[in-house]
Amino acid sequence: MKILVINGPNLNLLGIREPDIYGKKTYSDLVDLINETARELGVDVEVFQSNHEGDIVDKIGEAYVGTDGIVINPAAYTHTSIAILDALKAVGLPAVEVHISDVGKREDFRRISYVRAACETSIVGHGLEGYAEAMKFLCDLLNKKTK
Ligand code: CA2
Repeated sequence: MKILVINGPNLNLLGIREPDIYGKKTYSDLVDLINETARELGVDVEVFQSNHEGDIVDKIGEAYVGTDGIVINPAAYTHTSIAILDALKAVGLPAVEVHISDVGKREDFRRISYVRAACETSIVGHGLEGYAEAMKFLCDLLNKKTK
């Protein structure tokens, strides 16, 4: 089983500012957590980060072959990108939306999520641990489907 984890713009800068919102851990800590979770779950994982909407759309399209599920934190594109929504719908893979912060309790514009409509569930405000939860959720879902 292979899971693709996609991170959107500026998540590569985690840990350098706004620790009250995003915590003190860095992007490298996040990648370590994702790899460790994949090891525990016994699944393959690929971690991808881009600051460019089109690159994220391309990556989702490429996942159509050889990937079983997607964990995605589109960052600011969450609130703007119909292109990412359409890409997720196009490949039709089970996807889980993750946000480190509780986007429902911040500025009004962060309450809007275009990608949510193409996701099985959304995990928000659980910090970096939300990625591990999302990966476990996907594994359970995919295991149920293959039974
Ligand atoms: O809470 C989340 O995970 C977000 O997706 C993070 C995005 C934000 O635009 C979304 O509304 C919610 C921001 C990602 C990175 O932002 C940084 C800000 C300061 C320092 C480092 C990264």
